[in-house]
Amino acid sequence: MTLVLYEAPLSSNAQKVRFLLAELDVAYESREVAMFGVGTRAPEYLAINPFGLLPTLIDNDFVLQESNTILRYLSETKGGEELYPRSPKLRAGVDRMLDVLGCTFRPRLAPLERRRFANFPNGVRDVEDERKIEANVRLALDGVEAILAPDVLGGYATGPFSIADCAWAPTLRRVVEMGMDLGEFPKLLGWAERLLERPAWVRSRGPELELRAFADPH
Ligand SMILES: N[C@@H](CCC(=O)N[C@@H](CS)C(=O)NCC(=O)O)C(=O)O
Repeated sequence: MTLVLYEAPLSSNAQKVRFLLAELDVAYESREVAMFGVGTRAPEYLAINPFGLLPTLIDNDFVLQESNTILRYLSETKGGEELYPRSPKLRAGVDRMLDVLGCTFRPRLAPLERRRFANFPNGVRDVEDERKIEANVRLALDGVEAILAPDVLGGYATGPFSIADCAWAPTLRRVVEMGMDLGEFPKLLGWAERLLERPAWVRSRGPELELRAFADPH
């Protein structure tokens, strides 16, 4: 086995890589690393991921961190070239969706995830006002709705299925699991439904997070 993925079943950043590997039908060895253990990583793991984060990919002797970088690398090297188009404008569209996810959407969603999902440590303590946090997420969803390709172009983030869809699937799944009303985001809703039904996603996605038993302890 030449391809190894250090990951965890619940890690959204690992899930996106598993999704792409399943789409490309590429065999790999999965090595599980504990979630929420970033301060306690073994020196052997820090040697391949100095940030102590997941996932890490090893392709023969090539070591790569950062999930979106891993998606780009895999698409270029394992037969997924059409999932990361070469034409500058099409590629920019895919990169934009990757950046919106990592730089804008994930930071806004994170406090709500800590709040809603029992799997996240210190969920309640560091969150003050759930309505404010949800409103902030909804603002970001407005933005995503505005830049999503119209359905007629292919039904995915930028039209045809791409690595941007692999990246977004784990996050969209969490948004759906949280039970947020997505009625005012029709493009996003259609996209999420289509994406989360893809056989490669269903095969590779791993377990769901667990919702906390309470809605608002304040
Ligand atoms: N920018 C990094 C973020 C990686 C990241 O934050 N991974 C999470 C899991 S999804 C993690 O390792 N958290 C720390 C931990 O579980 O201890 C990437 O995209 O790979």
